[in-house]
Amino acid sequence: MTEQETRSGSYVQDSYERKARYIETRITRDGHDGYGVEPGRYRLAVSRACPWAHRTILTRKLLGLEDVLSMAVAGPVHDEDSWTFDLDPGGVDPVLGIPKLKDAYDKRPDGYPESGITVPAVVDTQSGMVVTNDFHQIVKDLVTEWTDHQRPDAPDLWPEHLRDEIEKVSELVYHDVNNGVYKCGFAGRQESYERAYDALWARMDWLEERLSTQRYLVGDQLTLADVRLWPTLVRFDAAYHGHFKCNRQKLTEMPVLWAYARDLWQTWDFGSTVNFEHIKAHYYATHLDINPTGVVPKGPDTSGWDVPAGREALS
Ligand SMILES: N[C@@H](CCC(=O)N[C@@H](CS)C(=O)NCC(=O)O)C(=O)O
Repeated sequence: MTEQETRSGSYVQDSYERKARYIETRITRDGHDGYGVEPGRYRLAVSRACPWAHRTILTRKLLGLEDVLSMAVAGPVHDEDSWTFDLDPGGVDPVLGIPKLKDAYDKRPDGYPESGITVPAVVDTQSGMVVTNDFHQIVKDLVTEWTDHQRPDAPDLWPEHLRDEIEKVSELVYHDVNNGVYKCGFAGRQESYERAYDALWARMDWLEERLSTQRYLVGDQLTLADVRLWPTLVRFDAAYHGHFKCNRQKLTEMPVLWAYARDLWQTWDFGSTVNFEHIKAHYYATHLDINPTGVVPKGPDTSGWDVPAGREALS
């Protein structure tokens, strides 16, 4: 296996294809995969730079699961061995006692998928082993399996009557926007880049239109569809506009999407989960294949996130 093949797909290819393969073991109320829901037993390993991890951070926070599911935060920049706990004293995660997330992946007796060491990953503190890194399923299980430990007024992020629509919208957003920005950024040919760019902006226009008459992406409440979209929007101007060449407009130049993104930042306190320095450092200093100098931009000015969004009337 070459070094490139061990990475999760974040490298230049003619036409970028994400290695979306996961460890699919689930943590459930009945523990049918061998892992029951248990306060204090698991540790969610994340990077504040990573949009896929961000979705689990937001879900955990919205549901009030911080005290039952602890979090290990990796530093934003790493080498081919992937995420390290270099922000922690001594460079070791204080609960797992390991310097690299790779150590928890390597504990798996049957190995792990070729997509490699990725965040988010849920680690069993008893065995020190990664249980799952399937972010699609992790957020759904936090909603449906961890109900006994959620805060009493937790929003229902995956309501039964909206699930079909949430899936449909999330799928479109995944291909064209969440992963679409990566397809632009890592395209190794002009045509592939332009195809991804056109699909991205067609979907951004669709979202702008859709959100002009409704406050949230699906129904009239915050759902996993919003949790799916938002981490990409918050990274847009800081990383994707420049680093990934998604530069038709900035998020701040899309009036509806910009107001929507600020609304969630403020109303649901999504802002407290964001670290722009980690985001910029990770993208610009880790993807040296598309930014060989590793120089990290000083901008953009992010003060606008705190300006009132004024979307309450749409709810
Ligand atoms: N692998 C998942 C998403 C998780 C993912 O790609 N995470 C990235 C960070 S944003 C990662 O951990 N990459 C490995 C690395 O940077 O070494 C997928 O393809 O859908």
